[in-house]
Amino acid sequence: MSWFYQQGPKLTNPFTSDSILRDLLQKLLPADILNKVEDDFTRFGQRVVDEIEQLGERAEREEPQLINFDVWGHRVDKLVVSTAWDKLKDISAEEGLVAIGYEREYNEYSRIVQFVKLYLFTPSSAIYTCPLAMTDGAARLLELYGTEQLRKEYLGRYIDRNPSNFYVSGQWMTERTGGSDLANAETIARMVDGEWRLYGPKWFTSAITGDTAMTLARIENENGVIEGSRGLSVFILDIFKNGEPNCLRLDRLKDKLGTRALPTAEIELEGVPAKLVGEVNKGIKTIATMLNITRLYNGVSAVSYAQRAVQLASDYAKKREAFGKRLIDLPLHKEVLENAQNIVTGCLYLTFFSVSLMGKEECGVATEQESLLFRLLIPVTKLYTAKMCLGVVSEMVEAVGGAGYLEDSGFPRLLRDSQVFSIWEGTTNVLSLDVIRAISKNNALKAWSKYISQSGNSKIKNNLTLLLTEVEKYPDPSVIARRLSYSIGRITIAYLLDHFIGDTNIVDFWLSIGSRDYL
Ligand code: MFK
Repeated sequence: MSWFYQQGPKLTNPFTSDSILRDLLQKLLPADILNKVEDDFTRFGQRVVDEIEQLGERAEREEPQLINFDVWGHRVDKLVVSTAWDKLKDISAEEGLVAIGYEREYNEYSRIVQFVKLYLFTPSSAIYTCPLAMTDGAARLLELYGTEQLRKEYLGRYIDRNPSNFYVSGQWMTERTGGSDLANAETIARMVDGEWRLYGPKWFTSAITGDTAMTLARIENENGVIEGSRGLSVFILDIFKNGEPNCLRLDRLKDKLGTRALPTAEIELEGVPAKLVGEVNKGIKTIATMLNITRLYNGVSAVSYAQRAVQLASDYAKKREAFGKRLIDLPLHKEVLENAQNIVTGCLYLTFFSVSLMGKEECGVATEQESLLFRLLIPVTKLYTAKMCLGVVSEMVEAVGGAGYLEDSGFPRLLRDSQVFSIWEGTTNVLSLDVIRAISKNNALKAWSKYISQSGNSKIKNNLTLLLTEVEKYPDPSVIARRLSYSIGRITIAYLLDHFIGDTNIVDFWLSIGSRDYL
């Protein structure tokens, strides 16, 4: 007798099988550039299926370990990571996952090309994208604020395609005193024999296997230190020297809900040599450059996870039968999948529109309006994609039923990891307050409303008017920061979909999910 066995969902080339992504690229990239990069996207998409997916799975299985003491009781603080994790670093270099953004071969379109590869890579990469995000941010920081010496020493390494030369950077800000409010950070920078040395605790150091880190510290002089966030400066340091922790102690690895292949540590700096980056006491403003880049990485990662979940759940729905039909032919199931795909599509357009603005800004071709839009849409993209995509991934777990709840289906990891996107790099509330910062300091709402008001769609215009009327009621808009940010995200998406796709169904879908603005 032969019993029934279900066929599971199958990962297919995430570039060639994603018609929404390919359609978006036709809108955002000039034809000659798209022609040049398409083959590479197809090849890389296949590499994701044939190699990267297995490496990511192995890195997740072989979790990082920290060995603090050797058999004789000596403190060794030795990190052991999977060889798959190391290989993901090599692949990141070879594929130019950071480099493409800095080689600028495609001028202002280079960031789009780079972020497409990150989008294809992320859900299979055991979130190696996190170290890449911080490395990219560090590269930009040095490009803007580094001395010639610092650029020579480090910048080339961050964007090197040769795996043996490629450096990865961390971004250490969070201390026991807080990760959102950095004003009480305790780390001290002391001048010792003509060089800066850093002392103090760092509570969440992601990618501790990196080569360097950008960190915040409070400069100490004969009068002591300046308290508050205006007393912090940015420093760069080497994490290891001759293979050993460089004047720092690795106390513990974090036992996280998700992103478990990514080693995140609690450490103490014990006089690690460091170099100042940017102006003294302008640390928050300086490191904001890095944050703005990592926040867009967060956006593209959130969307890529949601897209992966939708792709797998949709494939499953074509293979699984219930009540005499394939799941895809059951109206309610079909509607859930279509709604999920609509959400991913909208978030994809929002993210890549922001990425296109980043490319223009960095190449000096953004108009004043585009610069203001970019400033506003960074936090909006980060907070909105994180929230919407987490909902999608959760829904896709349900769409696969009991099997989606089982570890070896891969869905639980997608869900666990997705929870981080609304937390790291600033929570939804902190990002909403950054939206208010952009509005009150940079007048970005005016630039944004002017942009949206170009729409020929009367429903989008009505939504814009309602939002502006609502904002006027509040002398201090920070009290409505969260729903204002959600509304900006939703209306921007409706505008982009109307402008680029022109399909009223998906535009109406986005305009009709307004109730989520109040979650
Ligand atoms: C796959 C993706 C991977 C992602 C990588 C994950 C790695 C995770 C490791 C981590 O590091 S997690 C830590 C996450 N922590 C944060 O993201 C910090 C969240 N908190 C904030 O963002 C707060 O808003 C902030 C610390 C900035 C508040 O500090 P302040 O000093 O109270 O802010 P203030 O006084 O408003 O701003 C100081 C200056 O910076 C101002 O400039 P001015 O000096 O000219 O007035 C601000 O305009 C400027 N600024 C702040 N945020 C900015 C910014 N400028 C541009 N863009 C921004 N976003």
